[in-house]
Amino acid sequence: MEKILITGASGQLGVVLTKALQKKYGIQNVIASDISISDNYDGVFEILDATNFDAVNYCISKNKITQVYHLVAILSAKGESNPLNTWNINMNTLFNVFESSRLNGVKKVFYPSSIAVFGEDIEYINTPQFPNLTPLTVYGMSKAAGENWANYYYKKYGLDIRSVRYPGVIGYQSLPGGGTTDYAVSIYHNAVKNERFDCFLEPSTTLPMIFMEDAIRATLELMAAPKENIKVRTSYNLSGMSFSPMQIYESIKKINPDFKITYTPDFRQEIANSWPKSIDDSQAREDWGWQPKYNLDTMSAEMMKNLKKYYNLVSV
Ligand code: AKB
Repeated sequence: MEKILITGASGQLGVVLTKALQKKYGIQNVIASDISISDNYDGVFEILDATNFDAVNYCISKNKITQVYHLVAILSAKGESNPLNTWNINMNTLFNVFESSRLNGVKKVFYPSSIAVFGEDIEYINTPQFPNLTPLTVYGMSKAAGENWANYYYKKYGLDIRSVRYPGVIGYQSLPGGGTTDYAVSIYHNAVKNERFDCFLEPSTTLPMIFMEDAIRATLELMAAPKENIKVRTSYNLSGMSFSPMQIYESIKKINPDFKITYTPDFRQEIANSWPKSIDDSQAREDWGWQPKYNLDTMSAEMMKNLKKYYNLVSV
């Protein structure tokens, strides 16, 4: 019987991953944790400050946890306002989770990395699995270091840590906070309300993105894959789709022809310029059969449909 702990469960991915894990393992076997609980939470929730080693260790040992999904992190844009604090939070929570997982015999750990690990000296198109990692942000540096710690814990202690480098994740179920790819979620909220959207990136800034359903499925498939198939112990490149603000705008206009966009690039432009435009994820496809299902237009249709329901804008 599996007992699951999710740290950072109230975040954009955490909210949706928690539900998917509850469905897979049973609501009583999934403990969602964070420093605060979201309203109307359904399931087992513990207030847990993952920067506190004793609290993490106690939670894992008391609940006989077998799998941890460690989602706590300060993201790329927000992280730049206080670099040392971002490093401390991202790294300390990682050490607390890896170390208490090792001490308590946890079977598997999921550690999300990001396209933010890539930096200015990469091939921007089809960025390969193993280029030099020279990230521009503290978030990216912490993820690149975390990938190496994941590999270290696997090689040294046999802790089965698995990881993907998420592109920007886009979903209707929750809001992102503090990322450079966040515009691609906010734009749909404005579009369904028919409010003009002011984009903080330039129209032609192409970035790798993934629809939430694909991101969750990738996570579950990676974690379910036989151990011997997992050849990359740092983190797998993962691709969903790639598009620019101009292209997402055109895709939304097919559904809402009146929608308007303006562009006011800010400090996030420089971060976006250092990231890949597209990702070579052939290793993930080979090792554990990864295949994305959504493209830009099918994602736009789902986003608009579900956000209309959310805002009660469905015409009858
Ligand atoms: C961010 O924009 O910081 C995140 C990410 C790509 O990891 N969404």
